[in-house]
Amino acid sequence: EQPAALGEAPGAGIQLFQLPWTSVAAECEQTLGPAGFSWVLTSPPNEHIQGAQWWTSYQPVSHQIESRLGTRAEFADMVQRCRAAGVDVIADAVINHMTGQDQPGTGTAGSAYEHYSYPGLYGPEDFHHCGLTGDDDIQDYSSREQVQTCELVNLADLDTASPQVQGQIVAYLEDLLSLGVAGFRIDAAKHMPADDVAAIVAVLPEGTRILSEVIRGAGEPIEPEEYTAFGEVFEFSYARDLVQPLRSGVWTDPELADPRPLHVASDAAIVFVDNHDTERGEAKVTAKMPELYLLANVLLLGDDYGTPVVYSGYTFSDRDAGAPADAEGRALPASCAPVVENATVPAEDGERTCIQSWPAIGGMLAFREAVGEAPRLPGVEQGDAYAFERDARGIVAVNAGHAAETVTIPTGLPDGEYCDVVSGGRAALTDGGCQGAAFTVDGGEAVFELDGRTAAAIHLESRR
Ligand code: ARE
Ligand code: CA
Repeated sequence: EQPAALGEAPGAGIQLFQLPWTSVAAECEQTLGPAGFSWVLTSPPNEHIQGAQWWTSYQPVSHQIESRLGTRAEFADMVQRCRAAGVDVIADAVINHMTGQDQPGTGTAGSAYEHYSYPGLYGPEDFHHCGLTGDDDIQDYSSREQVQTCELVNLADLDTASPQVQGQIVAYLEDLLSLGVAGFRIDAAKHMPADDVAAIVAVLPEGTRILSEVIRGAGEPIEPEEYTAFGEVFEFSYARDLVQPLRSGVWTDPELADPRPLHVASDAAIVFVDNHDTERGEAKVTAKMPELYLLANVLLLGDDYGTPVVYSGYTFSDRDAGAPADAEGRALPASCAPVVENATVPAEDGERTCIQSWPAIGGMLAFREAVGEAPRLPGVEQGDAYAFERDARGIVAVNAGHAAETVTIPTGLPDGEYCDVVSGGRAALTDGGCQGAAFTVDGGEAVFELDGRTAAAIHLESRR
């Protein structure tokens, strides 16, 4: 007998960091659509300062959609091709500031700019000059006024309360919507009063997704909760908690705390293992350690909290290094397909990490479809291994230790042999056989014998 039908799990997304539009389009068709991703977050599409560093993308000089990642026509084509592949596009919207360059220059579309002057768009009167710190830079994150009216690393801070500024920002976002994007990551949302963001968002069509970047910081007055009235927020607490047991082998069951402390409500939370900032900063588990990274992503996608976004960038040794580019500074196309195995060694310097092609990721997206909204039940810990069930629909098991471990978990899944989607992928069960490992449920118990630093997941529809 089948358990009662449940609602769908929130559709998972993927951040394709600094990947040019033509490559994102191909990735939607070849990998993201087939794997089961619902949306892709791109790097900022705005015209920006020239330079080889990735972060030039975060220094707009106009709202033209012409960047090192591609032209307006290429962006529009990408959005259409991704949508046709079942993948919505979320654009990274840099609207808190313009470039921080003190010297005049020319942007990636040829626009001339000076600090605080962007012809036809913004002039000096459109910017904050906070006067609270020596150089007008934010120095103290415990001061709301500094954080929202001073400059984030010298970036010219727009007066987002001004109707003229709001009008230009809305025009930019509407332009992107006219090309078919489903919504926006709001970069540096913490640095704009929530009321200002709310006023901008209020003008946009209903259903536009708004994902605010508000990094939760201990003791800071500006909290992600302020930004949930008009959209979702990236919940940085989640990643911090997620990877702790992978490094310590000590498991704390998040289901024992409801609501989770220092987490926004599940339906407002965008959750992740890492992003382009944290992989260069606070993240303790990244693609540089692929085995633990796989475990972290299996836990992320297997959870019932929040809307997950997987991260896909490139390996780097220099924090500032941009993705490989041609002589004119345009990012080079890159492709991930075909990959047949989950990675166990990191990509070479400058190479894409391509996690979206790992069988485990498609397998976990299939897991999410099979378990829907089934709640996560309290887990079972065995040494460095840990397993939890999504109520009678699926089980996730991980072993963070180096030695093999067996974890046994009571389950409501029917007896039988199940194909593991972490090693077997989305099509783990094919023609009645398992592409990867198999695990048995017998007498209301599932037994997972796991090698060191491996994970497994089974679900109702992966039963042989
Ligand atoms: C670069 C240079 C700077 C230079 C500047 C202007 O590195 O030296 O002054 O250019 O010329 C990215 C890069 C920056 C880069 C910037 C502009 O990371 O290095 O500066 O682009 O090119 C805070 C914000 C948060 C922000 C992080 C980085 O709150 O919004 O800092 N994250 C977003 C993006 C970044 C991007 C920007 C914003 C700017 O994701 O990639 O910067 O558009 C505590 C606080 C956090 C704080 C964090 C770090 O955790 O709680 O709020 O995050 O510290 O300070
Ligand atoms: Ca600001």
